[in-house]
Amino acid sequence: MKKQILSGIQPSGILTLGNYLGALRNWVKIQNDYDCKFFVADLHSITVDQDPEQLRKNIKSVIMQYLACGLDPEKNTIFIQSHVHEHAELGWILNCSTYMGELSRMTQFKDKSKKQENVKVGLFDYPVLMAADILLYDADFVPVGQDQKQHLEIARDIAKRFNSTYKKEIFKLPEGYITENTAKIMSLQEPTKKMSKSDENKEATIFLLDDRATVLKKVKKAVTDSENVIKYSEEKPGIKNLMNIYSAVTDKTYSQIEEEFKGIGYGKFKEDVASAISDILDPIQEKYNQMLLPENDEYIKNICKKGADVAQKIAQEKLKEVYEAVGFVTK
Ligand code: AQP
Repeated sequence: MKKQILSGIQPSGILTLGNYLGALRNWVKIQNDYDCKFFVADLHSITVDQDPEQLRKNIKSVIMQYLACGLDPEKNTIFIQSHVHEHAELGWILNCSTYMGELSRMTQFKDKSKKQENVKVGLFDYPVLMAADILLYDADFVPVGQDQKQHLEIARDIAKRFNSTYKKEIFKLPEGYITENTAKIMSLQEPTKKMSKSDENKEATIFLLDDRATVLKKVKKAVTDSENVIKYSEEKPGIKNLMNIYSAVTDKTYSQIEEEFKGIGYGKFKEDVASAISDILDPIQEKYNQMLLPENDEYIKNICKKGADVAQKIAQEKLKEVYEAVGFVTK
């Protein structure tokens, strides 16, 4: 039996180069070796304000971006989180096994709540829903970036506590799946901050659907320093980020990159980085544009429906076990 993998991305905008290099590209690599479930985390996305019409478009668009990046619907279960209502139901049960104190320590909550005027309970509760996502399917591994490690830890803590409270091994303890060379891509405008799809400054983010001219413009405007030397150093976060990106898209090492651009200024370096990014994005965009054709509407709907049916069957079983364990009665 193949090991179970589960992961998702929020439909809070067009996916970014960070989502691709940090998550999607690895999913494509592992899809043959594991039993994978990949979902669009729409329930998570409303933890901050979303425009309903835009959200509807984004959800469908993220599914198409998954496919355009190479996720094979025949090999993976691809679904939309809200189509499997057991995620929200288990989230509630797990809320009753989670302490306020442990949620208060989550750095993502601290960071994201700073940007909100009125912080939603859902944002605080985000890690519990994420725990429900993972624990519903007995996931063995969850591919996580550095930024999500803390959330995986809390999912494990919640699972352990639940199993021990109800004296039954109901939940499997998930492990992080850390792939080597998983790049953390930083904002082009503030290179000490993660590149994010919801960044208000659109110049800071490369989106998977940006055309060549837009990518070039954004990379050219990327914040660097005045040294004009291509060197991998913590003191040069802008250049370090561009080197990370260039390395991730070309598979060149940092020393190879330093050698390649020895004596060459930032202008030419940025042009080459932009061009290498677009070489990766071009085929993705070509597939995405094909998927936009109206005749593919049914195909995409069917993938989501089939995926949700498969996922729900498993989720229902797990939730039944949970309801029994906590003492609920059957209808
Ligand atoms: N900049 C990044 N570098 C590397 N990996 C990244 N990921 C996100 N940004 C980067 C990885 O993408 C997966 C899913 O991300 P998500 O969209 O569900 O949530 P997020 O991490 O909050 O991503 P964003 O783009 O920053 O979304 P918003 O702007 O809506 O908050 C994760 O595996 C993550 O590691």
